Amino acid sequence: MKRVFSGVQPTGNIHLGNYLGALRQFVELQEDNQCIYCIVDMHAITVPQDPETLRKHTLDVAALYLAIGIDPKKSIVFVQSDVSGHAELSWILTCSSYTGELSRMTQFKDKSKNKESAPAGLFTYPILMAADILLYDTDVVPVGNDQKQHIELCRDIAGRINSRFPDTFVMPEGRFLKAGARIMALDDPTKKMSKSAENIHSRISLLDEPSKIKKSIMKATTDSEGVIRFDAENKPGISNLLNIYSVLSGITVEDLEKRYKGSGYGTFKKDLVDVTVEALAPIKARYEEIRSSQMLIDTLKDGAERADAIAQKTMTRVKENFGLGLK
Ligand code: AQP
Repeated sequence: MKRVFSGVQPTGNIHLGNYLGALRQFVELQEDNQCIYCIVDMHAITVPQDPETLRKHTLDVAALYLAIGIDPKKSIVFVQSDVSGHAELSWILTCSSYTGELSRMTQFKDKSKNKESAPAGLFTYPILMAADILLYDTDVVPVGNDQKQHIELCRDIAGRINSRFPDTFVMPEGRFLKAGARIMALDDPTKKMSKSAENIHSRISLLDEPSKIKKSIMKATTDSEGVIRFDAENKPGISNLLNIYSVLSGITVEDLEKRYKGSGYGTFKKDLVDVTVEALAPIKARYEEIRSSQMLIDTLKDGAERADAIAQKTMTRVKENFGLGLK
């Protein structure tokens, strides 16, 4: 069995990008692998968070994990800050990382753009992500393709440490989906869909009401050509909507192009609203039930204990190799 690890930041409600790019894989992978899924609240504080809202979002994301089909009997589900090994290993990895490689990370460049100064945590974010992955001897990391660069950095750091201290870390591989690996913002299809973007109509959250889904899709930016055709470079808006439609419905983009030949964007968008509302309705119903249950808290407590037991074994090995602490 391979070990799978991934996480989501509790920075707002999970949107279609998170779901289609990453979380969809979480469910299918738990059938044949040992999966560990985390709510990465320590990543969330790389930008200022209101404490009460952060705690609420942490439970919201955990409930959504279970609502989309992650089964706590098969997978470990827990909150990152409940396992101290993440912070501990992160420091050790920081000492084997370079400012040059961190400053090449596009996510850091995007998030610090136009700011006079950025929190150091935003700069070292990919190191904490590497610690999350390496702490569990992870083989496979299912993520959206915006995380490719961070996975590469994680592999570089692990390789560097392994060449000094052999077999310290398992070398992880990213797992990226072909369709849906990068869902773009509805209002600006040149940017990725994001939880923290200001315009709520730039994204569809898994818990959005049908009326909000309708408004966001009908407002989505397209082009003036009026032809439903996939061309990500020249027609990013309609291509993004085709992509979303295809993944949610299981109909290929080619078949959708044929089906909507001669139709206008309005007809296509109305159908996409129906497909989206239908796909999200069962998730929303399960979420409401789980979010208010004691089972959610019990699952996270149990998950943290199980995760911590694995993390402690790794930390013992790492500290021994680095000569840290008493023998
Ligand atoms: N637009 C996207 N398309 C496909 N996959 C995506 N992911 C994020 N956005 C898209 C994938 O979702 C997983 C969880 O992401 P995250 O919450 O850890 O952080 P993020 O990538 O920074 O996501 P957001 O929504 O943009 O959050 P904020 O706005 O808080 O920064 C990851 O696997 C990611 O690849």
